[in-house]
Amino acid sequence: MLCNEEMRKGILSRLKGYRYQHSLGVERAAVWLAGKYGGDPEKAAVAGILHDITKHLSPQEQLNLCEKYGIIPCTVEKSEPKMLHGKTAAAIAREEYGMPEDVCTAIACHTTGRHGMTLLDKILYLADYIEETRDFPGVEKARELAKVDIDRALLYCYDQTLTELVARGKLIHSDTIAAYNDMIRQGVRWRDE
Ligand code: DGI
Ligand code: FE
Ligand code: FE
Repeated sequence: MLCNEEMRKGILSRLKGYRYQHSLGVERAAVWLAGKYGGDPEKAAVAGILHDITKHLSPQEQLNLCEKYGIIPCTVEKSEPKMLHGKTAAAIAREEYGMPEDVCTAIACHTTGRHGMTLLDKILYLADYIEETRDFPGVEKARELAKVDIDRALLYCYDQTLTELVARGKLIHSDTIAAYNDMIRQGVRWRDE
């Protein structure tokens, strides 16, 4: 067993306020997606409760954890250190909770995605976007697509996220672009042609 009830309680006790509700929502959505698309529900669940375990930390605390765990921030992460919370959460998942590498990788890339995303990576990324407490524009469409095609749903999330980042004049992480390009090259489209 990856995570017994005591360990789950311990993890959840580190999450406060909205982040607690959100993480339970991601856990539930990830288990649902795993059931639907043939993923591992146990890995999906534990990735869900651990994915934002360091999100509350300040930019300086993110950088301190990077130093501690040998994570080297890229130029975009240096100017947006909060983006490092996936990588620092993955380090905690590995070092403090002994999680297997595929779970840690899914946690590490949950904010940007990456080239060659595994089913578990996709499940966590999408669950983070569509879980029940989310109510931003477009979430309903993402939920509808998630019921029929995980890749189309994922690409829709990227479409929304990239549009939003560009509108706000934000830097785009190279892994965000790599994930998007990978899907486009595979012929994924979310619109009905
Ligand atoms: O931690 P959560 O809020 O649950 O969700 P998340 O880990 O997906 O983080 C979402 C934030 O990450 C959101 O504010 C957009 C930002 N983000 C995602 N990809 C990129 C990005 N920000 C920049 N600057 N560049 C990216 O490529
Ligand atoms: Fe996150
Ligand atoms: Fe999250």
